[in-house]
Amino acid sequence: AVSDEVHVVRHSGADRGILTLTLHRPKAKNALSRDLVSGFRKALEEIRNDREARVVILRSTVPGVFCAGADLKERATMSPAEIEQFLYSMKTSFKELESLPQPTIAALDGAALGGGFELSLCCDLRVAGPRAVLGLPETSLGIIPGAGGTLRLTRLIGPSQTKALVFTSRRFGPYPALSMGIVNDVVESAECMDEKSMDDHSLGYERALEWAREILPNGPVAVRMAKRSIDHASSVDPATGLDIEQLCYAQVIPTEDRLEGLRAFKEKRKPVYKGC
Ligand code: CO8
Repeated sequence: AVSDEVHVVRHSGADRGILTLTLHRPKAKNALSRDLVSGFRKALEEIRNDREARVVILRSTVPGVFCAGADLKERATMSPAEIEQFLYSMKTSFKELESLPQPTIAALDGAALGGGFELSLCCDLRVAGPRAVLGLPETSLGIIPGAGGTLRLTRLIGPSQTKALVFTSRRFGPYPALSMGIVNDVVESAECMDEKSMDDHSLGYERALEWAREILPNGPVAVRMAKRSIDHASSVDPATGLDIEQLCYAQVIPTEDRLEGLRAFKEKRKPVYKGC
């Protein structure tokens, strides 16, 4: 446990290399308080420096909610200077999540609203369970999305769709999110009814684990470099983007894993990558 509210779970056995970062602040629906953000940043630092970590899942263990966004109650007690300092820390934590070298997957099994939705936009992939409810309600609160939402959502789904969601403050479920391209995958409630171990509150997480297991066997350095290259793709001009791709490509050339990939292909077996 990094703190009472933030845990890092390192999976073992066949799932070794998968890390689950868990938010657990039930009394305020994972609202982003100073303590929660501080624990979250510690966890991210731990994960960034973990050479064994290949795929990271961000989830909530509070039923019905991923994250309710900024802690509106705590904020009411803070001075303007404290708010400014806290918002800086929160936005920095979002950038730290976004810039993790490993691929990240947000498991959305409940409400992801305001800052909570913006938090999920800092992950590479999003998987929604049947109870996911997304939205940017900021304009209904007299503010605007200020933790990257106007930029990251626009990059993901374009300005027109983003404006529709922000101007209306509308809440929406997993299927509209899928059709807009906000989530990569949706789990239906009935799909796993026969599996006793699963409930509606963790179906998104179970599916996120499946995604992680699909990424896990691939070359860890290759996956990291692909992430780095793709992350630059939408923010630089095409010529620079292609140069960055070449630089990232150059990083995989000297790896032992590249040779292992070639050997495994020749020997018609699955490669075993070491991450170097
Ligand atoms: N902050 C503080 N406490 C909260 C928050 C929150 N965001 N959300 C819920 N809680 C508290 C409730 O007040 C309640 O406390 P209490 O039991 O003491 O009354 C407890 O959590 C349980 O809440 P509910 O009874 O409402 O639980 P439900 O399961 O019925 O509903 C929801 C859960 C859907 C999450 C609902 O609580 C809700 O809609 N919450 C508000 C969500 C919201 O509007 N979030 C947007 C906040 S604005 C924002 O995030 C902007 C960030 C911008 C960053 C700017 C950087 C510059």
